[in-house]
Amino acid sequence: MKSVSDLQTARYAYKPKLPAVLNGAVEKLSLGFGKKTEAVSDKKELKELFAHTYGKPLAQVQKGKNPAALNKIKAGVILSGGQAPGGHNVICGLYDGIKKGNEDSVLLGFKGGPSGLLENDFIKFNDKIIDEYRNTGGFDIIGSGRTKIETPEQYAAAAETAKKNKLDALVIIGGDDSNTNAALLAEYFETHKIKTQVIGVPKTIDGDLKNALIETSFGFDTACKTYSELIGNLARDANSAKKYWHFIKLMGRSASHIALECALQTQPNICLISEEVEANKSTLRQITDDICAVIAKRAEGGENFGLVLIPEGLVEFIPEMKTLIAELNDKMALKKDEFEALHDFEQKKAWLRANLSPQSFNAFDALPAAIAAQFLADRDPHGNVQVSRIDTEKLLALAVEKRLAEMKKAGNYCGKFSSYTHFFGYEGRCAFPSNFDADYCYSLGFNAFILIANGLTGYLSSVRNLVKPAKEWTAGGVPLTMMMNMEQRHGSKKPVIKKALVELKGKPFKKFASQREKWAIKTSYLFPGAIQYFGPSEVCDRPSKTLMLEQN
Ligand code: FBP
Repeated sequence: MKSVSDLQTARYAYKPKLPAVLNGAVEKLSLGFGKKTEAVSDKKELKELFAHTYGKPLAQVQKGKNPAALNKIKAGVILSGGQAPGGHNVICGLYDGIKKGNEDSVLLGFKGGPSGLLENDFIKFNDKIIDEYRNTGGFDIIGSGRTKIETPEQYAAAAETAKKNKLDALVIIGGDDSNTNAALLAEYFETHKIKTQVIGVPKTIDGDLKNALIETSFGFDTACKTYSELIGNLARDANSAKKYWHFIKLMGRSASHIALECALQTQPNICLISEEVEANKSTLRQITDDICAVIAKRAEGGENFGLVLIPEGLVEFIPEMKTLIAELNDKMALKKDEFEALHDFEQKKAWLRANLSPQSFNAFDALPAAIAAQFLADRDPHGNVQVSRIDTEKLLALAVEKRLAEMKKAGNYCGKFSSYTHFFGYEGRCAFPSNFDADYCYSLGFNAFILIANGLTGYLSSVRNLVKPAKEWTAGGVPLTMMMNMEQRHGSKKPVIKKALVELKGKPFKKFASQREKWAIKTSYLFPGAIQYFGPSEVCDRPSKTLMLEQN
């Protein structure tokens, strides 16, 4: 083997593990089908909206003849939404599958997310390009974007690109919103008799695109391992100097899967779980008081340091903040022109006083001005507030500091409190995919080709049995409409893929809840260290704790 001097070069040569069921001649891989499926809720509306693609059956890859896999095809691929480690390997697996079927088949990569499709802006992949990106992090092979395909003009532009390039298939690699795009496009193409099949691939570090048939979204494993390494490092620093409390916000737009997984990996003093905050209807004041109680208790033992993990989406789950954000989203969408004409913060505040309910305005007014302004920042193209831009970690550290001062004044012992705030998000989204993500993504991409070769449209590529060695993984397709419901977006009801939030009755949360009181007071940190790519399988190929607890 050629000697290699760095990880980047060494990773190009890594051969992702493919499940046994996807190995062998592609013309000998067919699909078996289960029963017709139903949407998670709002069945009637969804059936009407997806007249051609609603209710398709589950598909499972199995041995059987499929000579169509050898046909020459032309497919396109899009990376959509936030980066997640392994996206390049999905494209590599798809490319290798397509080429295995027919050396003359072509794969186009639409640049910059869905907008590349609308603008017919693409590159044609070849071996040289693909080989430079094998097993690497990032989405830079073609770039990503968050354009939502929603207007009639956008659908017409997508159809035009599909027809112009004679695309047999389009693979959309994305999260819940991007796969909602995939479902809508599949339906549109079927309605307009456009031959392009649409297949989605479950991506998002947030881990919230999952269900009984999608065990995890790719990128979650690597991102959590990266953040856990950093949290472990901070824990050791805190335990060495014994003088700082670290408030660490962790990415994950809505769900707290990342925070929970990192807590299981590192055993911090406190980890807030948004879904629990919502279930308990905990106010900002109650959350602050709970943190202060732990700080004061640890101070009694001379431990004036600690770690608090905060899920990125927390503010949307605190009841008074949730109502505030919902009102803001609606009002800012419905009175867009009026709101955009306002220039300074004071003008905006006056407008909010007139447009929000009194309790929401009060919640807004009680926030530090710099943080309140972040609540008014531009929404993403799907109408969501960009929670990664709200400094929740600072909000909590400030609130805790203020409250501790009040407690001291009232004669309580609280020790010394000095804090640092951190936000771990972008640091983990483009890391070199762990072996798990490298293997999983390659398999998802390869499997997407098998679904295409078997004529499917409106399906999500699904690889399962993931806690077992890769050769035992199974593969198939899950109908996109099966994961949908109707939700309020931009001021009206829209079909969307339902996000999977942390289940308070689920095994990962229960495991955390059974330990957290001990971790709060007694320093119990774990130090997972950096992701290992070469070495014993039990160290290098281990999936996330969440997956192991959920699937075992
Ligand atoms: P996806 O759902 O598209 O995978 O993106 C998730 C995410 O990484 C969130 O965790 C975060 O809130 C958001 O993207 C940040 O978005 P942006 O990259 O546009 O700043």
